[in-house]
Amino acid sequence: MNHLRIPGVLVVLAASVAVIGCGKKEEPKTAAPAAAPAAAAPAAKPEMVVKIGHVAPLTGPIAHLGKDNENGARLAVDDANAKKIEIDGKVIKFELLGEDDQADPKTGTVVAQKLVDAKVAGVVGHLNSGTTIPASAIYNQAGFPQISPSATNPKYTEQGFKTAFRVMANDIQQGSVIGVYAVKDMGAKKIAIIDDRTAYGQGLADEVEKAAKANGATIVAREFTNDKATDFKAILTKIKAKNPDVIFLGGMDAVGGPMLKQMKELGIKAKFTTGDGGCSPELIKLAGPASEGVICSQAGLPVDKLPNGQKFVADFTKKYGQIQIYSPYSYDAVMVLIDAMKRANSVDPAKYLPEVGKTAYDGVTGKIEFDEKGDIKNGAITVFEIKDGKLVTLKSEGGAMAAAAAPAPAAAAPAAAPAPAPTPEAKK
Ligand code: ABU
Repeated sequence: MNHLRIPGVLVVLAASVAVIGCGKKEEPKTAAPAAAPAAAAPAAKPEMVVKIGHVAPLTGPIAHLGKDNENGARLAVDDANAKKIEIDGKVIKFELLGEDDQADPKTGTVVAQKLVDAKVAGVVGHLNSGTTIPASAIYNQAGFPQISPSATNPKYTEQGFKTAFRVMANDIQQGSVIGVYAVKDMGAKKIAIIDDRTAYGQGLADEVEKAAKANGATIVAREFTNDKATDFKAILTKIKAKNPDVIFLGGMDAVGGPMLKQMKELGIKAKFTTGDGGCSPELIKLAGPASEGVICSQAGLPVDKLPNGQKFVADFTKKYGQIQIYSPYSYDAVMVLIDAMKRANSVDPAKYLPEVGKTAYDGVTGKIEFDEKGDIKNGAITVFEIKDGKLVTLKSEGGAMAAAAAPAPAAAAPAAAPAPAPTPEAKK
């Protein structure tokens, strides 16, 4: 078997039909007319290897989330390969190149360049906004698409890069929903805010602060920590003295888990709320009973309630165990890249990149279409409460399928008067 390298791809030339550089087909040579019956067998199509990069922290405090993301992407690659997808006359074998950026912005740029050098056709990642944003300039320079399944800081898609996409709602939407929820639904008048000084944590905390103030709440404390910290007693003690109704954390589950335990140890009675980075089964595992009653949000719809989501949940959990947060989004991000390649009939980034922007894909996370910046159109936010050690959906706002994903009205409620599911119009 011969191998031919072209940017982003590796073509494996099958013995029966070879595709040569100029695109002409070289017919197989037959030994003699007598061999005709064997020669009538359908010619095998040439195979082409297409590399897709994936980046997330695979080590450090949120390695569990990075592995979740990578497993979602890997499942998508496996599912796509099982379909033996043909593009431009070749059977495509997708290969996932997984990199660990340790949630560190500098490492993020180093591994981004590594993927450029490896001639990937596109990248799914990074997980963190703080790594996604600096890496996006490198991918933009290389001219291939990047789809983040989890970075929610709005700046990522505000840089004017034609290569930057995200398959979930951003923190302007998320911050607004949480801020309003804290005031209107949780009844908070006094709110304390902590962030982890990452692009995500600080950015989301700023949006929550804006929305909470706009709805009449007072921010009684604004403290910060970092994304590697595990001892929060000093800032929690300061916050306790301000007697807030609600504490909001802009940070990940690895920070939220021990913070909740320490709140309990210090006798803090305030309700705790956080965004998507802390809205995970891992938070429940880390905090134990101290996680009961936590209100958190995710930047999408509850996947297990969506038509395509249920198969994903079954397949993923069978292969990799419990879903953390973003694996359905990394699955969809890979599928969006492949869908664009199919529509362009090309795996060449220069040819298929424009098709990514025209995506209209029914994914496991819902309908995926992008606006002119590369943000998902009609992004949804879902609010959860941790009850009996589980994330229970309270409500979803926005999203083409929010109504379908909304929790069923309680059995005891009058049949004629179920609460209407929130619609995109209802979103503040
Ligand atoms: N979206 C929360 C976690 C990832 C990030 O944006 O940093």
